[in-house]
Amino acid sequence: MTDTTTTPSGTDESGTHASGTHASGAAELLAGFEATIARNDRVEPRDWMPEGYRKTLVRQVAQHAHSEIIGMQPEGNWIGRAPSLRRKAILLAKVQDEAGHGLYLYSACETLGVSRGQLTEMLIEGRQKYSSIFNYPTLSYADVGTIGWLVDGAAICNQVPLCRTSFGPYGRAMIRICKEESFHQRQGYELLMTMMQGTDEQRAMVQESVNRFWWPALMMFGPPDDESPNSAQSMAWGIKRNTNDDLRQRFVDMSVPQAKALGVTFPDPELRWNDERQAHDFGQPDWDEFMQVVKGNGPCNTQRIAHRRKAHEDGAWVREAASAYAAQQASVREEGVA
Ligand code: FAQ
Repeated sequence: MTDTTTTPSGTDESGTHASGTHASGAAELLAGFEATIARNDRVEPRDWMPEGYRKTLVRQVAQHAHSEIIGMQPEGNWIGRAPSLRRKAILLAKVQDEAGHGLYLYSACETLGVSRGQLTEMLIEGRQKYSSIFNYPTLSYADVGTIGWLVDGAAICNQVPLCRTSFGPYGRAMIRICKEESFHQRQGYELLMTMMQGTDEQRAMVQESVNRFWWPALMMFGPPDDESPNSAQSMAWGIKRNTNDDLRQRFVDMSVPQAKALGVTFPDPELRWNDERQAHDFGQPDWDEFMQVVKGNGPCNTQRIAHRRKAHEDGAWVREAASAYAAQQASVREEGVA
């Protein structure tokens, strides 16, 4: 889309919404935006965009970034207790990748006119969400494998279509993230396959872990379509490319043959192939539990946010030192120019 006259926040220079200036100009801007969406082109940060589009993106991209950063905690819990040097190196690299994903996503969000500092504040004050899945504990090393297989697997299912999302910086961040998530998923599957080829006790650990993570993994896709308040508008704007239920179905269909190859089962008595639909039928997660977790009442919500808050506070001196250094460098440059 070509550049127009507004700031990244969709407001004009006076700070009022562009639609409030000249009715015909506003209609033209909106028509330009809608034409970009209709052509499946990217909207870029300096393009005019409706305020609702910008707010929806800030909400989703921030939630996504927070999920990556909070998502470091359940696996990070096992770095000091990895069963071998090889597993420790792999896990360290994976958790570092997640920090990187968070940073790409915060950067994408900053192009919408909100700073990373503001986003972090909103997370630790409970004004923005992160994925429900990271409020469940990791109780055994098999959970590291299950998170890689099922949680990264669900993340890939959800995020591959987001590479085509209508907002340029988000889509471009997703391309690299998806490549790394694919690697994460494979390492999880390889870990579980190794355990399944081990002792009876190891096989039981894997099955127990899969039993605990299956339903929370299905919840990652969000509420059912008829209870998803944001889906219709997000699809119309090309922010989301598929509905929550479509992606959940895709994930179940993808996971069943993988479970079979691994030798584990999913804890769902209703799970079976439906020849007519050429897809699996499956049961519904406990949506009341989902709502409780999203509201902050899951098993680890308090712990996750307390940990994040402490890390943020402990890092204050680093941010102050970096800002002071940047200011000093800027004044040195200015003096050099003068
Ligand atoms: N958890 O109307 P919808 C990862 C909220 S990254 C918490 O359907 P929407 C990598 C939703 O925000 C995982 N809240 O909403 C990794 C909304 O509330 P709001 C993160 C949820 O946005 C792997 C309300 O419910 N991925 O795993 C959840 O259209 C391993 C109504 O819902 C993304 O963020 C939930 N599961 O669709 C890292 C992907 N579901 O905001 C470490 C991008 C829904 O109005 C280790 N996001 N809610 O107050 C999306 O695709 C969408 O935002 C959905 C939700 C599909 C998550």
